[in-house]
Amino acid sequence: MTDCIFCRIAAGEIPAKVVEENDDLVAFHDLSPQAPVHVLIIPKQHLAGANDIGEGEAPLIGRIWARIPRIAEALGVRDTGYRVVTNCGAPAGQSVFHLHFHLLAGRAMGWPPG
Ligand code: DGP
Repeated sequence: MTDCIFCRIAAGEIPAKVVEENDDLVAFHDLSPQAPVHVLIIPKQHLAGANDIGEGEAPLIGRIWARIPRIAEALGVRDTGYRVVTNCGAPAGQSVFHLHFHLLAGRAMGWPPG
């Protein structure tokens, strides 16, 4: 989608601090970090959010999740704790309507999340 900022990052049209990229995903540092480590992991395929995940997307989502511990390892936080969050819908805090997983680490995390 040409008007989707994360599609444009995935296409290399908008610069980002990329941590990892493969055929399925791009992981890049969040522009507005909420923790010392805050990376976004997005599928290259446009899905508006978690509600767009169906059985057909299960292999893609599985491959993305299988990379997350490796991305955490590359960031040096694999064994020191991290949180992965997906906000689904504006009331839950979603502001970019392209599916993404926030990987947050480097500080103590409260629970329940706000
Ligand atoms: P959410 O609110 O859950 O939809 O998270 C969207 C995140 O995307 C938010 O933490 C800020 C980040 N973000 C928005 N625009 C850009 C951008 O152009 N570049 C980068 N690196 N991050 C962005």
